[in-house]
Amino acid sequence: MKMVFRWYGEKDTIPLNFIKQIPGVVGIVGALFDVPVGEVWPFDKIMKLKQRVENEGLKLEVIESVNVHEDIKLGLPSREKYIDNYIKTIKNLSQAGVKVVTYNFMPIFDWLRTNLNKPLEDGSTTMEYDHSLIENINPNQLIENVKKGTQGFILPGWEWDRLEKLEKTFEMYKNIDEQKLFENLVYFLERVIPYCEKYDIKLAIHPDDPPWKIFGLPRIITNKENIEKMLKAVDSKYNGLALCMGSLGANPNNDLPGMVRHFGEMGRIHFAHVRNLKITGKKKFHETAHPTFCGTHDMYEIMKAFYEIGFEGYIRPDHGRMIWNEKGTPGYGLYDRALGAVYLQGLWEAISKRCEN
Ligand code: DNO
Repeated sequence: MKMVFRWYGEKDTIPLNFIKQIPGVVGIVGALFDVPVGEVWPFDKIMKLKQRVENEGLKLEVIESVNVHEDIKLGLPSREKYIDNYIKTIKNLSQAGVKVVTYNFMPIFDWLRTNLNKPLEDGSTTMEYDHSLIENINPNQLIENVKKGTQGFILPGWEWDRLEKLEKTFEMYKNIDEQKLFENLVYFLERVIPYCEKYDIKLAIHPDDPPWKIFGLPRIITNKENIEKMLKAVDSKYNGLALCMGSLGANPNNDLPGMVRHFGEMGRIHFAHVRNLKITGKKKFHETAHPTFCGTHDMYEIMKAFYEIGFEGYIRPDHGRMIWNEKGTPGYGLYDRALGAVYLQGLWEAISKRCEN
């Protein structure tokens, strides 16, 4: 496996050379944050980012994310233009040496939390999701709360301008159920995957976070069965996964090591987000530090599954708590994620030595 670390470009509070100092981290997971969703990522801008990253001795082989335009998810006629643009972006990224492109197919919202700054007993803060709060709030109110919670920092996947047109977008989703959304995903993949094959870019879908319906919107990448259905619908190894343990792990019925083994043996995991969380009630959880004893999931078993499938893809630590008075993008501070990166590599070393002897 190759350990990588998400970086938000020049607006990130974390300098690249700090990332370089985290033991074992070989590259960053990046994106162009100033290109509106649906437009082509210009080759020169990609190259500028790549050079910047490589000057610090790091690699840029994983992109998270090239977001999918809402018209593609809705299946509107205008999707053709956005799919063409997506293909052009794939080509440009490939020419810049990128290997994996992450995306998601969640309607309207990307990931969702109800509290971005929940205090924990040790004085750190973390992110929390409580579905009972979602049931009694309208989406606009929730967006306002989330915006306040970011304290002005970037929130990945949240495009505030787009969210301003919320009511209209909700209206458009009225007739889109799970089946229709799935068909729209397959339509997108059938067109894009042949180019991924041509340009040698692995496309990696990120599961829905949280893995259930919110505000009545359909969610289709939430468990082993629907992931398998999606992989089989366009049966190419270029149609793969950014397997996020945190997203899938919010549902206690998801067997995480089992999923790693299953999809790993199919050769379809290209990228993984490995983190822990604590389930505290029905559809209620908060994020924790990475180690097993801090949360619900057995990180040893998860990493062992990755080791046993001979995983050679990319892994990154994911949402961390805010510790040691750090201020920054919720979930994406330096300290707790750096601890996570080293912890995961510690598990990997121990597992590999045990297995070799
Ligand atoms: C949140 C992230 C997501 C993820 C996208 C992938 O922290 O895991 O925003 O990047 O869903 O497209």
